[in-house]
Amino acid sequence: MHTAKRFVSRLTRQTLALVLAGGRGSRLHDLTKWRAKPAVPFGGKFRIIDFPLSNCINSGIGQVGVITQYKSHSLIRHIQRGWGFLRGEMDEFVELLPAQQRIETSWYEGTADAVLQNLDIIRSHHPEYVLILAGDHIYKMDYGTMLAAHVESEADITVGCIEVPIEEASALGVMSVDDEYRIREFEEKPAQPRPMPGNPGRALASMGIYVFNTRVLFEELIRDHQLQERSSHDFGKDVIPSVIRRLRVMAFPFRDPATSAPAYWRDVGTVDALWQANLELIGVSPELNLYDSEWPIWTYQEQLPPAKFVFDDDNRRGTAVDSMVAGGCIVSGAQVKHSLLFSQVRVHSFSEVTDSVIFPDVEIGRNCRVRKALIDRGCRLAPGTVVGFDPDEDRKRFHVSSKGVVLITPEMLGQDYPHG
Ligand code: ADQ
Ligand code: ADP
Repeated sequence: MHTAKRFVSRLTRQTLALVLAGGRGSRLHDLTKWRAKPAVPFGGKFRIIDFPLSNCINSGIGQVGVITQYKSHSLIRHIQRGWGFLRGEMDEFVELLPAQQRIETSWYEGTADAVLQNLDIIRSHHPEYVLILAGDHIYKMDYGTMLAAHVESEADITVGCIEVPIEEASALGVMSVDDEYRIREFEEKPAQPRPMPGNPGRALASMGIYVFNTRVLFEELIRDHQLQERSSHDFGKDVIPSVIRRLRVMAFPFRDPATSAPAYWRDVGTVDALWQANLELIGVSPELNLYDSEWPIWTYQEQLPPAKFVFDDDNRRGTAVDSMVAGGCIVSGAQVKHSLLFSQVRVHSFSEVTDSVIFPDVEIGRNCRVRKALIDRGCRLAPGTVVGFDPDEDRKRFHVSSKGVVLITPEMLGQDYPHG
């Protein structure tokens, strides 16, 4: 298989990617009350799903299905608006695969069932390999190298993996591998995760991404389906643990191509993690560089005017320092510090916004003081609102996370969500 690496583009062309985008992400509290986790805004102008989708396109994988289920309205709208630029005549597409009850009357059960229900669609594209991805992680990864490793090692299945601190491992699938990185044990969300040999502080965790030879995928999904209620029809819980003794299942460690160090990979599944990962982007040299023209993150964006910083009537400056500010924002006579403003945010005079992540279309009235907040799309803060200084006060109206981030949604303010 010495040819594999030289012809990565052939492998990516023969691959169909399926992005699982149906999960609820309930640890994000009210942010996922009305939208699926992959549709949650991230990084000033993106949504989480833009990262795996951009990885596909940048890796040369042009055939992508997005499997949706839970609260998929804003996700579907985003994909239809933003991801329709691929060329159908070149056999490239991002296709939405909503729960259609194709096989049985239930909606998708686990992740394996979600893929099983789309078997006939997969078959119609004749892929050699199927790459299964989660729609809810932030990372930049060339899937071509994983496909090449899969083919070169003559694997039936390859699981993307990353080293994590052992304290985080019980939320993930944890594996042990042998010298050639063949997976020998796999335990989904173990109470006592097994550390890596010689490294008691770290575990080797599954990223929840898998390359399957298409034939193997079909056989295993049908086998799992036949188990009926003896399986929860989930890749991590059922399919992967059941195949490691029968099949050649390899681990592919996700490393930074430049440094070979474990690469940036974040599950922004909690209010704290989402707030922190957004604010980290502001740093001078953040681990995740959004200004990397070699790996652009694609998205849907409205045509917006530039951000604007203006004096107010009393000649007070509108400023933003140590911050990122997206298009369409106006900061007038207000001070924004160490914050991330998404598109079309308005901050009015005499207000101060610090250490905060403000989603699109938010209006912050005059004389507000906002600290350590995560404010959902469309919120309008009345003049004089103070947030982030007194947790007991904040808890009366808002959600305060374990690390003290104040989450505010339109509903908590008694306001309607913006439609469209
Ligand atoms: P979990 O984090 O528990 O574990 P899971 O809830 O299975 O992940 O969701 C995986 C992906 O599928 C997510 O993107 C989610 O949105 C989506 N999804 C979930 N149910 C779905 C459904 N019915 N239809 C469509 N999409 C659905 C998995 C693995 C672990 C691994 C972690 C890494 O099982 O082994 O360590 O991912 O985060
Ligand atoms: P996003 O910011 O991700 O696009 P939206 O604000 O559009 O999310 O919300 C997703 C969908 O849910 C929209 O159609 C929105 O109008 C709807 N929605 C949000 N909150 C409510 C609510 N309280 N009642 C009914 N529909 C709602």
